[in-house]
Amino acid sequence: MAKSPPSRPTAKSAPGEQSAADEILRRKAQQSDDLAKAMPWNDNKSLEHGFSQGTAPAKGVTAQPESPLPTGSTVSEANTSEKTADQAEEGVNAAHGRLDRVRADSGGRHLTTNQGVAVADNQNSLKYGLRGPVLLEDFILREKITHFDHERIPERIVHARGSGAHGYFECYEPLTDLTRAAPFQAAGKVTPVFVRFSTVQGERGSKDTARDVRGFAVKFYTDEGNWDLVGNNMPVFFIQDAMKFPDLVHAVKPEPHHAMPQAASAHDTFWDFVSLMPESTHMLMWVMSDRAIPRSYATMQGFGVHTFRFVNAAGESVFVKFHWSPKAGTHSLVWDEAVKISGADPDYHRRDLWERIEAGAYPEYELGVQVFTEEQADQFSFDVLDATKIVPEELVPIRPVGRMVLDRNPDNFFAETEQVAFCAAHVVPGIDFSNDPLLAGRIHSYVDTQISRLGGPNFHEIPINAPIAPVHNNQRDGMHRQTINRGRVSYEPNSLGGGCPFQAGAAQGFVSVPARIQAEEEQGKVRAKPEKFADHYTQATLFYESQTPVEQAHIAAAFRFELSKVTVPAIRARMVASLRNASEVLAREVADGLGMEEMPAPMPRALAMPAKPEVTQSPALSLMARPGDGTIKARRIALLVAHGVEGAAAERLQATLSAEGAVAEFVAPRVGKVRGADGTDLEATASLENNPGFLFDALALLDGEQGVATLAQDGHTMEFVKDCYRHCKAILAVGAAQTLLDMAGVSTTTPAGEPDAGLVLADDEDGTDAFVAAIARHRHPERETDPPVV
Ligand code: HDE
Repeated sequence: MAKSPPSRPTAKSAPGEQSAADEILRRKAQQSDDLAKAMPWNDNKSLEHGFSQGTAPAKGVTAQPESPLPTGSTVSEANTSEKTADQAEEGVNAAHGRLDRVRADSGGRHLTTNQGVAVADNQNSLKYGLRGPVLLEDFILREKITHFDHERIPERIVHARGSGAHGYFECYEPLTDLTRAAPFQAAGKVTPVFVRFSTVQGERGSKDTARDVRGFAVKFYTDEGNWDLVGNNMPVFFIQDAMKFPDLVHAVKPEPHHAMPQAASAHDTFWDFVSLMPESTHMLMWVMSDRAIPRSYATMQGFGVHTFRFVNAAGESVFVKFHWSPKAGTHSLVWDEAVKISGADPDYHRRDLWERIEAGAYPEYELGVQVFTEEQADQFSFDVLDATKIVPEELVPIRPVGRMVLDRNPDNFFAETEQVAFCAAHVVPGIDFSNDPLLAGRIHSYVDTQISRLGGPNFHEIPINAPIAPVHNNQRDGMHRQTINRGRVSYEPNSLGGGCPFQAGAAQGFVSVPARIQAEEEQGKVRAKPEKFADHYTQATLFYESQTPVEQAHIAAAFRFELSKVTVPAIRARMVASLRNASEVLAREVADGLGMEEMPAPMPRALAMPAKPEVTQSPALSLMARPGDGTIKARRIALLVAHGVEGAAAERLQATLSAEGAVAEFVAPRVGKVRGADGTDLEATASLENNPGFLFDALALLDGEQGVATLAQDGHTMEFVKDCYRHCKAILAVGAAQTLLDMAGVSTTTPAGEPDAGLVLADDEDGTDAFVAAIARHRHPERETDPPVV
């Protein structure tokens, strides 16, 4: 009987028999020896010494193997299966690169276990008899439950609450004179990015609208490796040295004995700490300003905070500060609104980001750089290594260099937004660090934290973290390793791998700027700060003085609110004493707000005679300086309706607002159909109950006697109108609907007796244009009083 040929190669048939396999082994040995001979010595060894070599390392030496044989792990790699597939292609590491290789779609597929075994029944555990005990043998149940038991990973120690999106960065013009960093090499060059916005102090499930700093972390997947610009929405920080970071975070997080309050700095330990750390005063001004309660991630700025370096191909370097500016303008909430939103929609910012992108209203930001030399920096009245200082725009203008568009939501929150690992140490050739001591601590901290958060040293292989640029090194093993490295070489120098992977050398590789510290007396190990770091108040004053009166009033109110929650009077007094050094006016207002009869003496300053500042006003520091593109795109507008509304007019208003890019929704006492007086059916997608007024950017009250009468009987309507009015939003009231304003006690003039530009009263549809213009102004703070009259 004829035997069918084996489908797979078999082992040698008899001992001693010369087989094809022996021949391959012989060739592998021969070629390995030839490869080793090609490197009789380490040609680069002599280049490892001396300062000038250190700044221009040579490229590694390599030799080309005669065939893939000598560098392979095994000669059996030609025996392929559906699982193993072929040998690694030369120079390929498939664990990096595009995400589609790991995206999963179950369309048309049956359920399987994690081993790929089809699951016949996903409803019942395996039991001994219908009413009998469940069997330990049920590997399907146990696999499912075990995986579920381990679904959570530790949350981030800070910035636990966040939301992310994919997008791209596009360069305006080549910056080759300044930097060799890949994203800036050509006009129109596009680099993919993943961005994560976050709050700092709250836990993963905490509310979005807490008064807090927002993280603004951008991962650029450049073709020369990943560059992470891990910034915030404020350009300064609380502390100057990484040594104080754990103290700051312990002070602001929920107090350890009872774990309260959640996502709030308004408590004793935070104010105890910062009032003893006067360098935080500048940052406190930002955090007490409306910057800490942004309307949307799409309407806040971002900053790299630290001074970095740009380095060009010739190795020349300049200092650089990074600024992101939202195209939609900088817009914030007001405090009363933020508090209410946190109850009605804790996911307010997450939802907004998601919906903008789903609707095609892509958040867009312009990247600007402030570039200055080391010599210029030496002349500044402040130290550029101090993260509690800005470089005023009046001193060094911001140069726009590109734009970032966020145009794709993640497929899976956990796999992408939760597992993304940003790291201040991730820089690419062309970007380098300054000696900012806060930055130095960050360069260490981020890799370290991912090791426990993401379960080991291979977190860079998680698809969202893997660079697009190829990864080849001799790092091996560790928890959850994905890469299957071909060959036996995992060291350098080597000759058995043809010298590969070889060191890139200065032409391609990352070379640190050999920044020299000139002053002899400053050299030597020391635990101290430069003297200019001791000026704790000049820029706090600059910030406060650069705000509009409304913004100043909000800062005072925020200090009042936060300190009123402090239970220890001495801490309140200490903070007011410190504020006196920044602004007597502000300190007085806060003290009054806290019922302090006597002002405490100003806190003694660490530096009696700070250097004279270059500027005492910087209008760019006001939120009002960036009104945006003047459109009403992505604004949420409530059109309040009830049965008997003038339906056709309501529909026309909705169409006009939608055409302007706004999201105009019919809000009624109940969701569903609303019958207009003229027979038009409207579809209410929101109700007074599930979408209160503070969730909208503007309000339209529509004509129709019967509709207005119905709304007037619903207590929610009054709250709706009052909130929109109190939060200074544009309000349109047409015809009969104007009675709703009267009922809510809304005045048609501002407290100063001027007409209220945010209040559009119309008899018919003529008010639409004025309403659109009023929405474009975002807020109408002229009507604001403290306390509110409505
Ligand atoms: Fe962070 N910071 N940080 N930080 N930080 C983290 O890293 C740290 C600082 C910032 O969306 C952690 O992956 C130290 C300044 C953002 O995933 C941790 C110091 C700025 C994010 C960490 C600072 C930031 C983080 C927690 C003082 C603005 C969220 C989880 C030396 C420039 C990134 C993690 C994301 C996250 C350490 C100060 C921004 C623990 C030690 C200043 C936006 O590594």
